[in-house]
Amino acid sequence: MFENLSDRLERSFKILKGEGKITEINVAETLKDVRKALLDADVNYKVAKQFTDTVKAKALGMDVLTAVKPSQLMVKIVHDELALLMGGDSVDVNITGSPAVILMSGLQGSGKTTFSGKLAQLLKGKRGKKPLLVACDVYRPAAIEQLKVLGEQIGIPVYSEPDCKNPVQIAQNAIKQARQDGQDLVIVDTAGRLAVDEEMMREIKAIKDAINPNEILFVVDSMTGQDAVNTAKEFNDRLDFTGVVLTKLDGDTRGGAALSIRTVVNKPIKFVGTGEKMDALDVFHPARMADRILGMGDIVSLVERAQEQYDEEEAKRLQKKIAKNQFDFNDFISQIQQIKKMGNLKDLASMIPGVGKAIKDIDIDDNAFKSVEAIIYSMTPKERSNPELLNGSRRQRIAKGSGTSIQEVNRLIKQFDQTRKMMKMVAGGKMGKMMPRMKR
Ligand SMILES: Nc1nc2c(ncn2[C@@H]2O[C@H](COP(=O)(O)OP(=O)(O)OP(=O)(O)O)[C@@H](O)[C@H]2O)c(=O)[nH]1
Ligand SMILES: [Mg+2]
Repeated sequence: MFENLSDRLERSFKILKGEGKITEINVAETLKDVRKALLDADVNYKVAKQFTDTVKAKALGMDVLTAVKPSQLMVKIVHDELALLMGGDSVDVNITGSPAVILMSGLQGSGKTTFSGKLAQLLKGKRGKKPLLVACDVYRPAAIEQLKVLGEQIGIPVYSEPDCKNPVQIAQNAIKQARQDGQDLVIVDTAGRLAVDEEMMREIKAIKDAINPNEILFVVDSMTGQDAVNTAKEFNDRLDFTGVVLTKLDGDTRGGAALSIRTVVNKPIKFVGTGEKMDALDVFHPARMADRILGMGDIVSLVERAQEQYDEEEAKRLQKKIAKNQFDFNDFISQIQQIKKMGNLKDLASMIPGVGKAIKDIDIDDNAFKSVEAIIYSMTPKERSNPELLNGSRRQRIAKGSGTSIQEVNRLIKQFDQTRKMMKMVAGGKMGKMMPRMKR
């Protein structure tokens, strides 16, 4: 995410590396570079200019006696301004009302339907809501089916009227139905068009006027850069939406939409989509995004995701086993499952400070664990719980069964043994004191 921009900004700050203090000249030179980096990231030129002007004023106005180095000072100022540019504080989604109603808007393929599913799942899980998804796309025959499949997958009911061609009526009926069934959140998915057109605008405006939603979210593909910003402007002029959802941030290396949209439409970004799976959704936090852009990672989001998936009972059980040195391949595989539940691996790794850049050219996909899993599943249950049994001939058999090589099997078992030793040490408290504390 945003790798290109991160690289460019880092290079800009290098200009100040050897400098003893902030001067009019070195600041101007650095900011010229920062501005170019922003423009190359497809940030709106007005926004980029305003940004560097503000940073310049702040940098030159800083106390020259300050103990920090100019380059560090500049990173700090740019960081804070980036966060401000993206809205400063995060803004919560409005789900008051019974039922609360959320209306989706956006162009074709922007990710409305996918996001509707993700949001329903998130608000059900985290906020205890009882959502109803509503299929108001009456044009694309497969649209209703798509939402139904999603709904089934995440266990959330879907309202549709396959024979009705009037989305306003469908939305109204859905809200009635939700009231009857005690559902307190209605998420209305609508049809997209290839480009902004009058008919679509009229239709979505009519839905808005009829159901008076708590939130109208504009969903936009962040990879479309400046186009995203222009479309946002047109939708906002007509709909006066309440928030922006940036999707496909996982494929966005430049970040132009994320950085410009807030300033241009003056509406908060509320969520970002980071993948096709239902859990690839993050609440948008400007400061954390600034951390990421500047290659500082996003430890807070990482920890939050880990906590969401964290199974306390399981952890306690493991701790006991580790203390008794009984950690086995069954535990190993269940740990892998836990990590996989947290989402896309590369995305996760990029939240660790300093790691994102280091791995940007490395391909880590969700198949990373495939051969490890294959090897473990080729063991007999007895072998899994008693790794000591794994002698040469058993290893041969496992390699064959898993379609890997004896070397791979040996490597995994060796790693497993080392992990086990490490864990024993940690459980024994030897390393407890050495673990860094995470703070923010
Ligand atoms: N990589 C990635 N893909 C996404 C994300 N969100 C949606 N997609 C994909 O984008 C494509 C279009 O998504 P939809 O949710 O169908 O888009 P839509 O806005 O409902 O499209 P229409 O109904 O045709 O207007 C699908 O293939 C999704 O899987 C995301 O955050 N990251
Ligand atoms: Mg759709």
